[in-house]
Amino acid sequence: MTDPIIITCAVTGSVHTPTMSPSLPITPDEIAEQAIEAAEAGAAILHLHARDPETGQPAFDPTLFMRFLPRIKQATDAVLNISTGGGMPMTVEQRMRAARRAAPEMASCNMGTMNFGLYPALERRTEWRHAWEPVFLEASRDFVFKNTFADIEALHRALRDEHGTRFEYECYDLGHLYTLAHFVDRGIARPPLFVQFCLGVLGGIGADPEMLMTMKRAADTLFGADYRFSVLGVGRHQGPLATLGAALGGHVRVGLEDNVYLDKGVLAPSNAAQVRRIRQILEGLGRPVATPAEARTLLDLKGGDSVGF
Ligand code: KMH
Ligand code: ZN
Repeated sequence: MTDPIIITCAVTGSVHTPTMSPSLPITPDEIAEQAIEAAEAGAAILHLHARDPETGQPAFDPTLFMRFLPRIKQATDAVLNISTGGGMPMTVEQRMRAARRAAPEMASCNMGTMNFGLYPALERRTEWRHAWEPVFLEASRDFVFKNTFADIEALHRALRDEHGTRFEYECYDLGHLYTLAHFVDRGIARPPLFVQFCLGVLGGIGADPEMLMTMKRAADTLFGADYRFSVLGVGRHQGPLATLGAALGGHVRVGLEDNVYLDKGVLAPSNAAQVRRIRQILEGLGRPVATPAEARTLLDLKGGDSVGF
């Protein structure tokens, strides 16, 4: 309970579509600007995806990432975490490409194959800015988010073994924690583990406080002192679950990737606005917010000078 709290900000992701929020950053410039502002507001880790600058569709092209990574690195000391979850309908190989090129301090590692339902968003509106948006959301009804044992091994070989990258282990269910324990037993996943409890994805565990406690209890048993956890609640659950996670001794993740709102019915004007909000809450609880240097020490990261951009 004495560690400073790491705020991760997931800046754009691949879940929301441009119609859902005019503040969702799309172009490399927008992603860089919002990421820098989020770091200035207190985010020690920036979790990053890319999008096609014209259409806003999730994109995996490393050259797109290279249009914002150096700029964010120059302007901030934040830890840059590159998604390997990508977005529909990318292959696992495509999802790894940007991280392999950038050799980041941190990358995401999704701990199980699952359904990832985005299609309920279709019920909330009928007008879309781009024709691809409803097609994309509908496709999630029959999409498998593939993260097999072989995929997880390949990710560790390509990023940890080749580049010293560490992982944000994204766990959407109890079974994912047991899969992570299996990789620890085999010496593939190595402490200190940074485990992201992801609650509220349709296909994963629900965004209930009891489920967060259950995830924590299981992880305590499996990993003991070898892990740190962070909490990501989808949509309106983001703030309450992050606050509960912090009260339980965890770290927090906010950002427009997982929630486009700031308050009920009020869209967040930026990622930084969500970072400022959670920071106020944490400081109100008397919990200091981690600097990037403190996050690097807590998570044993290789350092911002050892990346490939
Ligand atoms: N939006 C999160 C629930 C990844 O980038 O690897 C999923 C995510 C996956 O962050
Ligand atoms: Zn992501």
